[in-house]
Amino acid sequence: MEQLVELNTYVEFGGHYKPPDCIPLQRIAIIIPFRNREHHLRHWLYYLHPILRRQQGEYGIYVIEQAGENTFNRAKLLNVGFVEASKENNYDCFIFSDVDIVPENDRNLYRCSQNPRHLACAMDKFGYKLPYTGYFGGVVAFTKEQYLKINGFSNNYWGWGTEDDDTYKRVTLSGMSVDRPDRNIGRTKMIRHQRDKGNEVNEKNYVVYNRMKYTRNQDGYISLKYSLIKIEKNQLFTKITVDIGKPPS
Ligand code: UDH
Ligand code: MN
Repeated sequence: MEQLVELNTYVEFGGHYKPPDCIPLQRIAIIIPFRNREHHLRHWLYYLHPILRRQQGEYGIYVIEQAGENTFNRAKLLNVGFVEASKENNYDCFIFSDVDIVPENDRNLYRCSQNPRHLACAMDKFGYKLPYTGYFGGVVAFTKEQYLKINGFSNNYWGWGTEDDDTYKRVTLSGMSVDRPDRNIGRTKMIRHQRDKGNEVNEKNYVVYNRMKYTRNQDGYISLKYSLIKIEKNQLFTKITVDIGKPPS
């Protein structure tokens, strides 16, 4: 981590950057759901800070850590990231990124566009193409308005799977479509890894998904509940640790 800091001296404390010679059109918060992936985070920071600087974005990095050993809830952590980053700065654009995904091409702009934008549309692990048409996982970008329009993400997906399909459906049911970069520009790499302990596939997530049409207006940004445990400012990122509870028994 010390070496990383030395390599990226342009980054301001807390993981912030602002281009010195232009006025950016978007203030960008990058939100990373996190638990026990320190080595992936170092890899991500190593690649992304230089890319984001070359893209001349104004950005802040927020690592949202789930405290404790309860089942992981990726989408709920993303909602927490939206709320906590917004408390710190008037961000216009929110990029929700897995900790283990890195773009291969600088032209894959980490920015928001007309519709919610899917930045990881050509991942190496899926042969550099979408695994299915409605795939919307890995890295996605929402303006504040787009995020609020879909009522954020569901808080009810505990464990691995289906929360990204829920998000896709929220987008289309809200009358928006999805923007994607060209397949060559959207190439991304995911670090190969095993499934984490505490994030096992949860069959109950399909039940949540099948009901989402009726529940999405009550479940999301509007119903988010969590407690803040700690805000830790590092040189290259801000880490926010939260208690988000546990799945219903
Ligand atoms: N995450 C954590 N900690 C966890 C679980 C998930 O930080 O314990 C975050 C992290 O940002 C990660 C994201 O949630 O990138 C998504 O989880 P994932 O990387 O496990 O999702 P993926 O779709 O899962 O990559 C693939 C599991 C592959 C198992 C293959 C076995 N052959
Ligand atoms: Mn992964």
